[in-house]
Amino acid sequence: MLDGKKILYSGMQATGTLTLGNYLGALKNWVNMPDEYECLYGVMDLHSLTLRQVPAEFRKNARSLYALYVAAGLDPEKNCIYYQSHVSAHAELSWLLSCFTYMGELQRMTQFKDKAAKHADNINAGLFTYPVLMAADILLYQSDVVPVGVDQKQHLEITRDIAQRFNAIYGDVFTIPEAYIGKAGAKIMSLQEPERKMSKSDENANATIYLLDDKDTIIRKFKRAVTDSGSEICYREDKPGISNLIDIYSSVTGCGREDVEREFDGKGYGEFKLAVGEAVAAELEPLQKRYKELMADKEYIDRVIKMNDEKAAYYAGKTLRKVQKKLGLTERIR
Ligand code: ATP
Ligand code: LTN
Repeated sequence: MLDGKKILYSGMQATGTLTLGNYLGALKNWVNMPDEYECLYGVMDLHSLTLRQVPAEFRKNARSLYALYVAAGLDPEKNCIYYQSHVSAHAELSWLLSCFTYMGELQRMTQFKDKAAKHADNINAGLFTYPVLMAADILLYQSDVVPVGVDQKQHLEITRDIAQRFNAIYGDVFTIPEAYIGKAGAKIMSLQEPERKMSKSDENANATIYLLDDKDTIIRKFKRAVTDSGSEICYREDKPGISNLIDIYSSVTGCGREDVEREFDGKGYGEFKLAVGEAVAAELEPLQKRYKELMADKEYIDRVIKMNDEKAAYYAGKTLRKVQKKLGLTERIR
């Protein structure tokens, strides 16, 4: 609780350009969360280092992510939007929590297994302890709710386990967070391989809609989207391609799946794909416009970054000191 309000916490890695999956699975839900929460959103740049980054590009991506949060509708004067690496308590708590996390637990994480398989040449210890840093992010702010896509559910579970384990020994130090997974858009699939999630690191650009793609590109990608045999627009497990498009359309327009099926009853795939493309392009247009304005306004972005870094460091410092004290680390002499 902060000023009597529940705390909401989330973030994304500052790697690459955001996709429609990130937007519908996470960002859009953040913007639409009710006012009853005190919200913090991190640009998770420390997590990005689990993959090798090109420094200049990385710096640009992190800034771009910050601007996208704001362009999507998160007001940085009302929400604490900050850089993870600017608050050293994240790395410090992460170490402390790693002493309360078991190797076996981390070995079970599917994201670790997936990424290790994908990057066999760089299976670094950071990739393995990634969930511990994520637990530190969440627990530092005594977060109540964490809105994420369904792929992050397992990381929320380990966060809860670590927090409960710590609390069982030292008393009520951490709030136990709940995952919040939106109904529509929880898992947007690739446009080319609809059995796999849409991912910013996909090598095939046609599989992914990037938030900064222009209208023509968006429509072209949807036209080329892989669909299933048959011609009916209906949501079915054996029709992953068309089901994904229904999910996207439903998530953008706010209509339920059945309404979408009804709207396109008797119409062909071609017509439906075009409608999905147009709806997505229309949804992203204001965000793209605002993004351009923000990226040009260096002073404003710098000011809000500084203000929010300080705010985040203040809250995080409080929890970190409490944890250090509970553990019996010697207090500094002031
Ligand atoms: P990568 O593909 O490089 O692993 P990512 O696209 O999964 O990265 P993250 O920064 O790991 O991006 O995730 C940011 C947020 O977006 C998380 O809440 C995650 O659950 C959500 N998300 C990512 N991809 C999708 C998707 N295809 N559908 C729904 N939500 C998604
Ligand atoms: N692992 C998350 C990004 C992330 C995060 C967090 C999300 C890092 N720390 C804390 C919520 C809360 C992902 O989306 N891949």
